[in-house]
Amino acid sequence: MALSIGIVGLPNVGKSTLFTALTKKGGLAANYPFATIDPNVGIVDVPDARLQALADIVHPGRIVPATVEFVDIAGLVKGANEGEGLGNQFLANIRTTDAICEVVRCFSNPDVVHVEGRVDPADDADIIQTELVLADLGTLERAIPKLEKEARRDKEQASRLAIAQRLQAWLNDGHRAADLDMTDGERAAAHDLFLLTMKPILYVANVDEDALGTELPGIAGRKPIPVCAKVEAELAELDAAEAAEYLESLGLEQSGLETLAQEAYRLLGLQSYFTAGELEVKAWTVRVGAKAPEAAGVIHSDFERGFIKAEVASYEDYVTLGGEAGCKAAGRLRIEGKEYVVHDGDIMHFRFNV
Ligand SMILES: Nc1nc2c(ncn2[C@@H]2O[C@H](COP(=O)(O)OP(=O)(O)OP(=O)(O)O)[C@@H](O)[C@H]2O)c(=O)[nH]1
Ligand SMILES: [Mg+2]
Repeated sequence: MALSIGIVGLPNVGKSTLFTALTKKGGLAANYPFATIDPNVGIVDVPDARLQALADIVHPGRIVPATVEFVDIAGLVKGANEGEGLGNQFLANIRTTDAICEVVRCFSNPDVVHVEGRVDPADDADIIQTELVLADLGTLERAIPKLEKEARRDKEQASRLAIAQRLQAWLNDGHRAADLDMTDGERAAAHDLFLLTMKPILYVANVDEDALGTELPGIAGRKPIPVCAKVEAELAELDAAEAAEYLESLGLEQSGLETLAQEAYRLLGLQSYFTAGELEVKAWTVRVGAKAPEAAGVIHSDFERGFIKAEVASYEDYVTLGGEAGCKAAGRLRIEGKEYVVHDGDIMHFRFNV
């Protein structure tokens, strides 16, 4: 299951431009089964230079990167929660995403109309936060009567009702649900409510080309990721060599989209491990802190259920020692058990029995 991210923002801030660039760039991802069913959902490869380095050693039939799903919705405007504009009806499309990416306009081009008639990223972020909070209050208003009914029948539901009510008061003060002080149990109950402001949020500042690489002021206490959607759209049209040249001419090491994918991983506490064989070199997504059986379960639940052990090499060893044989010869191919905590970049091979 690909990690999914919903894109929100005011109208005309560059969401669709960014989305189109993202999905064009994901060349390999085009053969993902659901990529074209919904034009507003795009599956994008998570760029990772380590995959190619591994492929240079293993010469696999194919390279399979991890993927992220992006969902583009129409712009939200003030009053969206009351049905103003188009955006509100699309909010449901991002209710089940893992995170939210908010695009804020920083580019100046006066030909592109700003709904509020001025470029002010912090104020734009306030407007969106208000709309998301109001949408969540609507969700709670519908959920609470049901929870009340259930709580009368079932004592266990009482704690779920209590957290919903606490959240309602907190959101009424204009806060994001995720910022409420909650126990782990309460947090889990809150997740079941699918509140938009419960999701981790990333800010993308859509800046002018010449502002790329400059320090940006924080938005709602977070550091925005600077991206120029226009440049990304151009980059998406180029082949790899041309794109690298263009990036260099802009004084950049990687595209904004690559930074975005990496930041999303970091925000969500995710990392990659690899499997490398003749058939394919593949990146798998797993939580930071996950142990070997959980990592195995990402491939197949049987791998987790019947986990015996894992053969593991670090990425650095694998590349410097020239692959599995080299690691083995140097005594750097480890046999790890159930308690092994997976590291980012580990090359893993699982032994299991079901
Ligand atoms: N100068 C400049 N123009 C941009 C940039 N990004 C987007 N635009 C322009 O802004 C306009 C709106 O871009 P969209 O990507 O359609 O914006 P959106 O956020 O999807 O808008 P809605 O779907 O209406 O909410 C288009 O004319 C884009 O060409 C940018 O980085 N720089
Ligand atoms: Mg759009």
